[in-house]
Amino acid sequence: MRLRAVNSRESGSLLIIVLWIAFGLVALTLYFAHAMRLELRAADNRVAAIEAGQAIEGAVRYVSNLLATVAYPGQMLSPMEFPCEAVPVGEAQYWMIGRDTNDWGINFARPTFGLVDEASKLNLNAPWLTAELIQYLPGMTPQIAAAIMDWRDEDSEISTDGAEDETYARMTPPYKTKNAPFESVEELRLVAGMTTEILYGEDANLNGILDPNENDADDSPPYDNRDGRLDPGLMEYFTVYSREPTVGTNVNNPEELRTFLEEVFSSSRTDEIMEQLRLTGGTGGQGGQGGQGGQGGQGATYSTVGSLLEFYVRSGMTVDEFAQVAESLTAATNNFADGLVNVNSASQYVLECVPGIGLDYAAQLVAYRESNPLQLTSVAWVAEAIGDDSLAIQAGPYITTRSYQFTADIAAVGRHNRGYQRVRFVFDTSEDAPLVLHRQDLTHLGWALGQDTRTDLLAQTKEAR
Ligand SMILES: [Ca+2]
Ligand SMILES: [Ca+2]
Ligand SMILES: [Ca+2]
Ligand SMILES: [Ca+2]
Repeated sequence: MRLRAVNSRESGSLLIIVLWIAFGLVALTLYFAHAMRLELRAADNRVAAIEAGQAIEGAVRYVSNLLATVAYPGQMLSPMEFPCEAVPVGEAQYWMIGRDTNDWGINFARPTFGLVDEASKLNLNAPWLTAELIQYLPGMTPQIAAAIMDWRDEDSEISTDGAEDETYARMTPPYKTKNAPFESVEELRLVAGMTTEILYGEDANLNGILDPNENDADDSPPYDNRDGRLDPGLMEYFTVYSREPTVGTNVNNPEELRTFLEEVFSSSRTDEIMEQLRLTGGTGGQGGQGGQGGQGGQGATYSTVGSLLEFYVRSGMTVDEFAQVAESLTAATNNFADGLVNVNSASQYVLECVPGIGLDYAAQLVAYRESNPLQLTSVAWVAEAIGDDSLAIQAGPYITTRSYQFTADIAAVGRHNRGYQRVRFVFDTSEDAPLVLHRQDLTHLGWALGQDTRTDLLAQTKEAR
């Protein structure tokens, strides 16, 4: 009996020990299972990010290929011509974040998708751009406008309100004026008086739409005025990339022009056009302005035409006639024209900076092109929209309807809609094959596809479960 009692006590403690060990093993298993699950999830996120990155690489090759084969030279691919929203690549999908320059600053929960036309912006290096022209841009001050000009001009003379080495010597740490062209728009951060608020405005994630944190005052950065409209920074209006090749028959060579026109029109119509150009020779007045004019007269009866728009106005052609020949003509003397503004894609604020258009006509132009989308095949529509020949001639040397540089701002998610990545590329098509001029990772700016896309993706993920 005694022996049995000892045995049962011993086996009792044994049982407790076994139970403890079993409990420990279970706890250990649970712990590792949890750790494994976290590890797996992290690995899954990493895989998703890699997939998103690969989708972006695929998208950029795709765009490059489209620009080389499908796009008409000087024309931007319209979002209708290629997929740019939630495009599947394996388990990943990508979007190209564009801009709606007709309808700017409204509270959208979803960005515009497509390429961004660099010629829709003002080229910081354009020789014709002056402090006076850009001082009315939203957020701009006369001081910053003048400092931008001093930053890029070669001399060290301080312009009115401007800044040269003396100003930058007082900065901590001190630095010098560049006195050379801008290489990027971000370089504006170095210009005297510039702040990140002025440069980036309310659009902290640079997607062209008003995100919740961009319309909640200072509840969350950035500071904004909570007015339900996006007030973007100066970044939005500038580029350093716009440049177009000038090809075709030069309208300032009367013999070549006549030969060319006779290939398109009857010889009597050609005579009329040539005569009209001769008669209007004295009234142009603006020929030789800007970077495109200045060519010597090629015959006493034919004064220099400063731009294609001036040619249109002076030739007496109809809009349709001009559209037939505009692509094959040029008024330029150099092989490339830098910093022309594309009137088909520029926003009202950019158009306001163009001489001859200005604050008076910019809104009118935006309204005209929205209601006359079929008229935009040549620059002639600007003369029609302004309704004043001398102002149109004034604007002529600075505007175009062609674009050769485009931004593809590509955001992507990988499997399970995770691993968000975003990279911005700038393409140049002004020489033979499309070139990537610039590549910038913007993933750190956070989600840029808007609330609607997030909702769509959440619904997708739920459905998949
Ligand atoms: Ca300077
Ligand atoms: Ca935004
Ligand atoms: Ca805010
Ligand atoms: Ca606002």
